[in-house]
Amino acid sequence: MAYETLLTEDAQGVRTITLNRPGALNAFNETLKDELIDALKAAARDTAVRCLVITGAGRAFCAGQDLKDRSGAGSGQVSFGASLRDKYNPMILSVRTMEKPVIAAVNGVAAGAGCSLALACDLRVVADKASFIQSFVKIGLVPDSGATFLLPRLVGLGRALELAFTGDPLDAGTALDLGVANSVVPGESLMTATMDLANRLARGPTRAIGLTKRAMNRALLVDLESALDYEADMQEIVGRSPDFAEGVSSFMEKREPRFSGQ
Ligand code: T3D
Repeated sequence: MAYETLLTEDAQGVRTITLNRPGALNAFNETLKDELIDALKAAARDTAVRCLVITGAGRAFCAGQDLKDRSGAGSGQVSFGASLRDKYNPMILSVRTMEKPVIAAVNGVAAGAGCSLALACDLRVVADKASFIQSFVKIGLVPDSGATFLLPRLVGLGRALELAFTGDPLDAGTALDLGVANSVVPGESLMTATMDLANRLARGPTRAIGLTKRAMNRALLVDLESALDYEADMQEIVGRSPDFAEGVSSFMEKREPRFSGQ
């Protein structure tokens, strides 16, 4: 199927999905969310696909929700609970429940729900200039799309809270030290290094790898679904707040936000 905002390519049992809105740092508009959900379902179904790679076109992996689609923010016009339940949560669950390995080739910044998407992948091969940002706090939101669940499990509660409270970028080297990155490579070698790993995994015993993922999910992620649901409740609350409206306005106007605490 031809997509408007995604590129897909198959080679030797590896499907590569490239988020393709480079002008907006691959931010999620409605089309990209819908197409990614569709592409993930297709990859999960297709037995010829034995490893999935997700990456971004241009200089970013993904900048999260397209904030240009959130003008009028804080007015309650958009239900963030519904947005998460209808789009982001199925996307994250699809990556986590797909019984084949999913690798994020993190080519650049992964922010907001884009960071969550990278965290939901099984493994992360990361370009040396890439970074992970829990940018939600910068616009007055709470981490979503699985971040409250996945990040503390990857880095521990203290570091997860620090990243979520500050919205400071986690650089590739520190991500490697914390176990967020499985490997860090020079940007120009990212796809070669990713494909070496993906080809190896695609030649592996897919059923055993899939069930390994299922067993580890069961051991560690047994309550991911409720966590996603709870995040949607929290986002519904702050999505109607003046501070979120201010956060989005300040982003659009390229200035620092002046949060009132409301
Ligand atoms: O809404 C719901 O349904 C609830 C769910 C929410 C999930 C979320 O993901 S909330 C979090 C949303 N994402 C963000 O808050 C991140 C916003 N972006 C940034 O903070 C920065 O752009 C980055 C740190 C990612 C990169 O910074 P930098 O300096 O490298 O690039 P830049 O100059 O800020 O951005 C380059 C262009 O991409 C720019 O466009 P322009 O001025 O050249 O026309 C910028 O507006 C655009 N862009 C970047 N991020 C987004 C975006 N456009 C729309 N939405 C974005 N998220």
